[in-house]
Amino acid sequence: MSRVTTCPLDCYDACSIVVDDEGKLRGDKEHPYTGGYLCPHLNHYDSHPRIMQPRYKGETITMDEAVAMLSEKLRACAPSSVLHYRGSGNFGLMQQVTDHFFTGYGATLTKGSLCDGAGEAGILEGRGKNYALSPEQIDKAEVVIIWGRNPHVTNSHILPFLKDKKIIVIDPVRTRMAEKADLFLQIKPHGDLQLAMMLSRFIMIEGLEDKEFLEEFAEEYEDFYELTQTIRIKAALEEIDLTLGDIGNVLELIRGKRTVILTGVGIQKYRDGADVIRAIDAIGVILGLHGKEGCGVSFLGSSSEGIETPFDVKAKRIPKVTADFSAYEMVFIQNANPLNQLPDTGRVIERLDAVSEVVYFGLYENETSQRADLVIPAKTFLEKSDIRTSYGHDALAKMPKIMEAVAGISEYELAERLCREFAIELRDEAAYLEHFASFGEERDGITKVKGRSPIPYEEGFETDDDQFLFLEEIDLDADMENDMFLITAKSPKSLNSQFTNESYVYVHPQTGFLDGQQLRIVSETGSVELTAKHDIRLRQDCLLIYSGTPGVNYLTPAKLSYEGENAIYQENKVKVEIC
Ligand SMILES: Nc1nc2c(c(=O)[nH]1)N[C@H]1C(S)=C(S)[C@@H](COP(=O)(O)OP(=O)(O)OC[C@H]3O[C@@H](n4cnc5c(=O)[nH]c(N)nc54)[C@H](O)[C@@H]3O)O[C@H]1N2
Ligand SMILES: Nc1nc2c(c(=O)[nH]1)N[C@H]1C(S)=C(S)[C@@H](COP(=O)(O)OP(=O)(O)OC[C@H]3O[C@@H](n4cnc5c(=O)[nH]c(N)nc54)[C@H](O)[C@@H]3O)O[C@H]1N2
Ligand code: SF4
Ligand SMILES: [Mo]
Repeated sequence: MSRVTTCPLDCYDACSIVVDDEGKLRGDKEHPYTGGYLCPHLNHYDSHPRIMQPRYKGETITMDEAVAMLSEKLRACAPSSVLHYRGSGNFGLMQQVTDHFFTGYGATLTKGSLCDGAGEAGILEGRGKNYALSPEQIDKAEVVIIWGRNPHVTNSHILPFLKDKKIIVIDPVRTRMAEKADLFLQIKPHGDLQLAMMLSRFIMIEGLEDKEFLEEFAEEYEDFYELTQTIRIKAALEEIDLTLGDIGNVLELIRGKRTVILTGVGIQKYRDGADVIRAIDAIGVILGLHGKEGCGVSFLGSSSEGIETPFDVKAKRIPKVTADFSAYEMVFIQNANPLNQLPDTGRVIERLDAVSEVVYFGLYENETSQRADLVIPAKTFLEKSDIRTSYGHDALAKMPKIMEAVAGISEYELAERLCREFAIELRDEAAYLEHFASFGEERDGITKVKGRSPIPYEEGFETDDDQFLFLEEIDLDADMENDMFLITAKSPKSLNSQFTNESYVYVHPQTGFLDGQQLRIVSETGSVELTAKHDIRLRQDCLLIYSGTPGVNYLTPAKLSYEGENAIYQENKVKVEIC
């Protein structure tokens, strides 16, 4: 008997998985997106040692002792001095059940994002809601522009849907997709806002705009055209290291074609990330791509769009990115590794050191588990029941329990025991799973979230008056000249900090740094020492340090994007010193 479940990881694809009789995980050939293969993370899922036993200050304890101790410590704290910090190592909706407990208890929760918050804010301002294009729609395109997204690494199940299309890649790194592309613009990092504005301007100069669409859904387009004229073309092209020919080549490829723009998180790891995405979105609007078959602009979609939470989550919240842990007596960290993934690691260490009880509830040992006082192991996704959505498509996918646990406690079990202890009402696990499942409907051979149109924005935008709202002003104050750019993108070997992390900084050989040399990378926030590795895919003015690399976030600032309360991992420029 084989059983079907879904990958729990924070990834566009949310692959369907068949577990065979030997317990081996395989891709689900029946699933329209998965195509019968998984990625290395899931192919080697059980080769990563997990935490087997709870412990307190280094001493192994039983799970009953751990839960009793947690209750006791929660009783001893003022609820307002407890912070519940939850990440996205497992993307299941039942992860939220602990938010319900902590809200009832009176703790502080977090808001904002380390991931796509800036871009999402930009999309919401323009369109009202943030829907992703489904693989079926992308499949119908003739031209796909891949702008700051790296599908071979982060979104490999989209690749079959990109076959036989003209591909344009805009990325400072020559990714695998860039190598195969019909056109590759190796843009200077953070040059995207200027490029997007120039593309919109030339689209209108060449008369390629969809006037009818604009009159109906984006009336203010003439004002926006004026805004695009504030960019000084020659200077801007020089600054972002592109030519007028590059712009002409893009226009030639998209002229009259069903075009999809796929954007990722790469372009919005800056203070003005919302504006960058909104400017790219405007290109789609001017070309009239929204609401049409095989056309559109797609960022990471709002994964919970159309799903109401059954949990009580109306708590006091502070932004994740700037969380001051030292203001709390207890910090309960679940499904996350803030000592690796939050910006400004030096600050995070200092603030977390001042907390008397750090609790870590997770699967793997990492920087955060090593610092924690109380460590509580979680069950894996195979050992508990859950359900998930995705930011890459509309599936609502079940994750039923497949096997008995060999260690750990599930989020529901832990919340249930705490709720009982503190007399907070909690329904049966099955009732919550059914609640989430009730937002699904059968479409295209799988369960998808109800109410999401196969062609997003077919009936117009979701703003108050159905109109797209263009950017009204732009601020070009990025430092494009001094020091080097830090690119911190996703690694093929890790899922953020889960699985295999390396300790390399990638540099172009012509920077003069030697392969294997120890380098100290310094930003205004901090520094990290890493081994140099040559990489001809990079521009000479860029360093690449993958997300999850221990120490990378010593370099990144604990500051919020202007909109969306997001981290800005690529805002700081860096200098290199030889150790
Ligand atoms: N293997 C693997 N897969 C993952 C993850 C992982 O860690 N590993 N993480 C998952 C998560 S949490 C997320 S959010 C997604 C994100 O997946 P993606 O959206 O693909 O994100 P990134 O890899 O951060 O960046 C994408 C691309 O943006 C480029 N880029 C960087 N700066 C700029 C810029 O200024 N302009 C332009 N045009 N491009 C730029 C990078 O070079 C990179 O090629 O991936 C998910 N999938
Ligand atoms: N420099 C840099 N930093 C980044 C990024 C970047 O691109 N560059 N990317 C950012 C992005 S996009 C994101 S999404 C964040 C991610 O940041 P986090 O959400 O902190 O993600 P991870 O580092 O992957 O940590 C996930 C942890 O979840 C635990 N876990 C896994 N499954 C379960 C489970 O079922 N239950 C419980 N209780 N725990 C579980 C594992 O132990 C793992 O250590 O990082 C951000 N940080
Ligand atoms: S591609 Fe993404 S969803 Fe699919 S198995 Fe790998 S991590 Fe999971
Ligand atoms: Mo993310």
